[in-house]
Amino acid sequence: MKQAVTFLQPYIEQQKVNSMASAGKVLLATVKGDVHDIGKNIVSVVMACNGYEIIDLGVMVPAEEIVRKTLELKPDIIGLSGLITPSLDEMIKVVKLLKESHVSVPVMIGGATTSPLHTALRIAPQYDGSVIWVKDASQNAPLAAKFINPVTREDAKDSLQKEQQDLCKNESPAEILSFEEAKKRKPDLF
Ligand code: B12
Repeated sequence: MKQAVTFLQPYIEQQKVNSMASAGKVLLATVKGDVHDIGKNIVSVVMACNGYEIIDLGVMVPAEEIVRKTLELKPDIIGLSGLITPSLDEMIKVVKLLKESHVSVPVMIGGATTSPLHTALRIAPQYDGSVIWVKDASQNAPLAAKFINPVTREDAKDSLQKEQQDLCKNESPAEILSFEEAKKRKPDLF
């Protein structure tokens, strides 16, 4: 895949020069502690092929580095990838730090352990901008366009907010049992 992209890149770049406009600047990173990058790389390729300018910070990227690069390069949208459970907390750390730095550009969240519910319940409330969970690479480019384009961005923001509020409403708090009650309910395996 990477070899194919290396081959295609000059043609894509030439096309960009010809059309004179980038669809937007995307900063991508797999968060600190996580080495998985196959999904992120697919996202990067798909977005590049859709005319986005990609800044790929690679894997195991500390939150501080993501914030530093965001302030320096001013992307239109940020994409965070995570495939192991600890990455979920790391993503919360990233958006908190971005907020502290007065950044509110939309953030896309993706990777196998991420979910729309975790994004709505845990990540989005820690940030001032939109936090969008993206299922797979086929959805990134049109979604990013909606959140970057000034004509569609407010509607996109409102419907995401409503979607996330509904998700959180339907989530009932976990039932906490006493130890005695839990023992009584043990499954009969044999
Ligand atoms: C390949 C793989 C590896 C490779 C990674 C190679 C690489 N260069 O990426 C290697 C062997 C290195 C590896 C290591 C480990 N792995 Co691993 N790995 C996998 C595996 C089998 C496939 C992941 C993958 O590439 N999928 C294919 C891609 C295309 O899918 P994807 O990443 O989900 O991406 C798509 C979408 O999610 C989305 N997307 C992804 N990122 C982004 C980002 C944005 C911005 C957006 C919008 C969308 C988006 O778009 C993508 C394309 O459609 C998964 C199992 C699985 N079924 O997911 C386990 C898995 C992720 N690994 C796991 C584990 C535990 C580990 C290790 C901790 C194992 C160990 N004990 O050492 C280490 C990780 C060490 C670390 N610190 O990170 C667990 C995680 C469990 C958990 N919940 O924590 C999994 C789920 C396996 C399992 N069932 O136990 N792993």
